[in-house]
Amino acid sequence: MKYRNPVIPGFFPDPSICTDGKKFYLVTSTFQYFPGVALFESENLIEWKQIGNVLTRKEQLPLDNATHSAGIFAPVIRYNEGRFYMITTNVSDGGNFLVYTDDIYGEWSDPVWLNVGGIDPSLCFADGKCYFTGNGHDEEGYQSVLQCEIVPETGEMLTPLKGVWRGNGGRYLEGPHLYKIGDEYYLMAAEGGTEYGHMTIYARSKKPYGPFEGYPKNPVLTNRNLGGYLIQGCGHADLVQDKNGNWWMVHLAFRQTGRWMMHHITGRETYLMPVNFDENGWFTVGENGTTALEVETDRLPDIKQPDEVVRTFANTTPGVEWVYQRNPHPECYEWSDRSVRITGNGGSINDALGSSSFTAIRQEQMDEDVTCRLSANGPEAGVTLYMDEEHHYDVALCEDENGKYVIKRLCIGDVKHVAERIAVPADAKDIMFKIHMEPMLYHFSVLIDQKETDLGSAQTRYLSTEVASGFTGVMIGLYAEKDTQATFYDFEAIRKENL
Ligand code: 6LW
Repeated sequence: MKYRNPVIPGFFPDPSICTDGKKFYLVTSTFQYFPGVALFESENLIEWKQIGNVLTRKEQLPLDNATHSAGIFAPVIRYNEGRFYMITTNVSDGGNFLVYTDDIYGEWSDPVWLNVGGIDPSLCFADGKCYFTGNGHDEEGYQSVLQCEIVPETGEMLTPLKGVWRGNGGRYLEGPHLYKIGDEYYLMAAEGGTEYGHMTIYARSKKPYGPFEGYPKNPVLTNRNLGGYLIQGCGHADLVQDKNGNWWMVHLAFRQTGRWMMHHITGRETYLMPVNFDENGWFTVGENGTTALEVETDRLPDIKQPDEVVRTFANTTPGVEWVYQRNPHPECYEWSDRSVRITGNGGSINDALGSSSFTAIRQEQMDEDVTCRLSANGPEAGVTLYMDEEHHYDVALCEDENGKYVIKRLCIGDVKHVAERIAVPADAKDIMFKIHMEPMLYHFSVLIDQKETDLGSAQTRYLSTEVASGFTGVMIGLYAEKDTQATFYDFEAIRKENL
């Protein structure tokens, strides 16, 4: 059969995967958004369903200091003897911590804080021990994978932190994971930075603390040498074994908006590639260590991936697909199956901190059609394509002493430009915004009592990570500014699976 990558499109980076022997579970990083750490399940590695977010309480996820792309970095999920563990870093508050649960559909524990610096912590349960693996600097000041044994339920460190591998020489050695496979220990990590030079490397040893021998053909996976190729930035990866004994890798990568267009807007996404071990115990990934949009495999039954996915208020859930900026003010949102009523709280989508009245779902494909009706009273409420507080395109229903009007506003760094302004008749009953998304253009229009007015287009690239920087992707946000009350209904985002 053939399957299509990414298996989880849109801003779902730094994937980590585990299995309880029945299903696969996967987590991704979420930065300043709340709730945090997206959690997915799958029975076949191809079809993934988001079943929630791991960090649902402010005590687990204080985000008051989390500016855009800060907050939660790469998480790791592991399963051991009936219990799931998720370990991550809150780079804005408290550093490394873990939570655990015996019920994947239930609540997770309070955070167990770890007295270890650095980012990208990982766990490996083997030999009756729990190995902590992270990255930082070793005793001689070199970037290194660091390791020790811990008691995960208390965070107690049982052995001193030890530098075990300095990687392959690339910059930003990160995302390390230790595995015991057979009677050998494998250490896998990413290097090159989470950009166009990203790559996955590994080493192995007979002993958990090394000495580790690097795979002679490192990097085992990278698309950095593929020019004019849509998928770039392959790196940060994790391994899992299926019921049939086959190994798989999930890893992050991103898709350029065009073959020759070095911009990406949908963030770093989750890809799946088959892993093959040779008779000497080294493994390879994919074809020649690269990742493709379409992968042929005989390891999976025929699974039909849909050509189109429709997301509405009825089939999505607040706090699952719909997230908030930092720790939200719950009294500002009233959800029903058909609508969300949002009350402005004094904050603004232009703010770098705080939690303005805003809820968002990811732009997951480069081709999508988004529609949403709204009614509002007050200065401004609308739909925003939001990369960060300085890079967003808004269509909004506004009101001043002369009445109501619709605007399209483009915010690109220091340039903030109201590109369209259309008066809304006082007796208008029905306002609907429409956004047609293509890889390189967003096209906006408004329907006032079914009559459509073109609001023009805007280039996607100015919302891209290459322009805005950071680690997230474009979100489709619904917002209400100060002194505004708005009801959004009939939201629909039709995601067309690119290929
Ligand atoms: C993450 C690091 C990385 O912690 O980017 O791609 C950082 N890899 O491992 C943020 O996602």
